[in-house]
Amino acid sequence: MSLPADRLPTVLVTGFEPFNGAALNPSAELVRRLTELGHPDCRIVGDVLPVSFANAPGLLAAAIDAHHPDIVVMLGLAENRHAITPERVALNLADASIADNDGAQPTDAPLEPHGPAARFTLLPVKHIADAISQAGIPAEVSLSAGTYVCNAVMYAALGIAEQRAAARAEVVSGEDDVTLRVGFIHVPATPQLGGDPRFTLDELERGIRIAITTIIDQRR
Ligand code: PCA
Repeated sequence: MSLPADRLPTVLVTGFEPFNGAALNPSAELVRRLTELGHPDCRIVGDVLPVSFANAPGLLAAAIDAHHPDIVVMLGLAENRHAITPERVALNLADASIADNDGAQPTDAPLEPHGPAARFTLLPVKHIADAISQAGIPAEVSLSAGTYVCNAVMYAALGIAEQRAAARAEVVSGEDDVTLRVGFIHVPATPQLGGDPRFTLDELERGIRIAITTIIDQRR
């Protein structure tokens, strides 16, 4: 089912505040650029989340409630990667090698004691990685969003999408496509953070714009 032709999809793009003593987080810069400049294929709304196991999942849920997005693309920094990496899986596990910005450092803990072991992305990650690669920017599907705050937020957001899908199954749906498409993309460190000189903010922005176009094209 597709959206009515007169309505552009709403895409919620989220990033994170800096963490681990860094001066900036490129994911937050990307949210700022995308919300300021917009995207021709959609209405973009943005939010920057705290690097907090306790608060980030709830704030993400509040942003979904506030903006009624059709698509949620969460962004975060994965410093040691050398590609833009759409995530396939979020694990029901918090295991932090560094404290979050509240000083919390959970180890070996489930995110949701009664939740499933893992939740799978609702975004076309292979298509996204292929489209970004074809534009000359390194990209590959990642099999794990890690066990830190990004994974926790991805797991929570996919839980919300699951609940919506279950609720929808009990309601006769109208013309609108009420499916919430949710996923997470990690970006590598930019040159300012000592990363690969190819990964300027301009290039990461170009890659994330391609990702958004790919997701929208998939649902037409
Ligand atoms: N990256 C961290 C948390 C915030 C961010 O940008 C992560 O990969 O979990």
